[in-house]
Amino acid sequence: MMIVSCSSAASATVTVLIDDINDHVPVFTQSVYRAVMSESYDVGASIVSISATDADTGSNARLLYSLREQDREHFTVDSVEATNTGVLKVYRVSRPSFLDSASK
Ligand SMILES: [Ca+2]
Repeated sequence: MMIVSCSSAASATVTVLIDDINDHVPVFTQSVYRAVMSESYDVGASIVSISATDADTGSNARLLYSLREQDREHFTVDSVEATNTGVLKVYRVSRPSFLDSASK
């Protein structure tokens, strides 16, 4: 609360509402995540989970994972809001054509 006084002896009461600010950065459980994937992984297969915590509250603590555009050709990432986890998954599989003909 802030009280403002003027020279004419009038006064007013002003209520200032301060919203929570996003003043904490996410802290990841590991500095580097490594994953090994098999060529047998199919579309939708989970490759690795990434987790972080954030000391803020509410929407300022919510984490949304995304990939750079150049990484979206073969991978996608799902954000799991309840656990602030990102799950990297196979989005598209490109196999050499000789593998398809060998399996026939
Ligand atoms: Ca935050």
